[in-house]
Amino acid sequence: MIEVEAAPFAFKFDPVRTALVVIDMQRDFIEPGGFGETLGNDVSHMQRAIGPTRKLLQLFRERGWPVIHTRENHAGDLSDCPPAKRERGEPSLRIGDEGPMGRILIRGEPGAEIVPECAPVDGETVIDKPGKGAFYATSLGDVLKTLGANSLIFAGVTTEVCVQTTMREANDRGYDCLLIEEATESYFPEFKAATLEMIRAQGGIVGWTTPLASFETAINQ
Ligand code: C5J
Repeated sequence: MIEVEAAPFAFKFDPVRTALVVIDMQRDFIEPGGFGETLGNDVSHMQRAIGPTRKLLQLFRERGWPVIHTRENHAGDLSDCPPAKRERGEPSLRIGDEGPMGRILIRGEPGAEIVPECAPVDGETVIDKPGKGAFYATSLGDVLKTLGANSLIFAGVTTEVCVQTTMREANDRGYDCLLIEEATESYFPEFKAATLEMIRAQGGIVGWTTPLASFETAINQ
């Protein structure tokens, strides 16, 4: 077992029963001209998560530990996009509209790809998901069962939407979940801070959080 200094208390995991889950590190959320910006967000905050997520990927890859990437996206005919999701609010472009990086949040379009720094490599699982949570309408649960995982390390964007939703789904399914603090970002710094607090409140009601350095120290011991 590996023991990581974390909050609210030490996180213990068996590396042969653990996977890294990197949520939605897509150009549509991180770069100007994508889905995130169409919703009126300042996407510059997102850049901060790239370096730490890349480092985390490297740590897992060096050890041959499993890596799963998710991408929030929709079919070109929008058959998996509920009208409520597409029609909500007053975005500058809606899901499926043509933007500077192709059609917004559509599978296969440049904007829906993972940023090159965090791109999947051969052998890694990529889960396309129509919702915020990565378990909804995907094979993630089956993939994790096949791996025999009982602990998940989380990274990705955005902290309070797809990362938190997926952590909550995983927690309800019995997984111990650890979020790496610098490897996640929100368009709203205060939402990131609140989400980290919420996750580890009440004795870790959703899971644990830790700085990347603490995770790295623990796995190098
Ligand atoms: C959002 C996500 N924020 N990946 N998606 O709509 O968090």
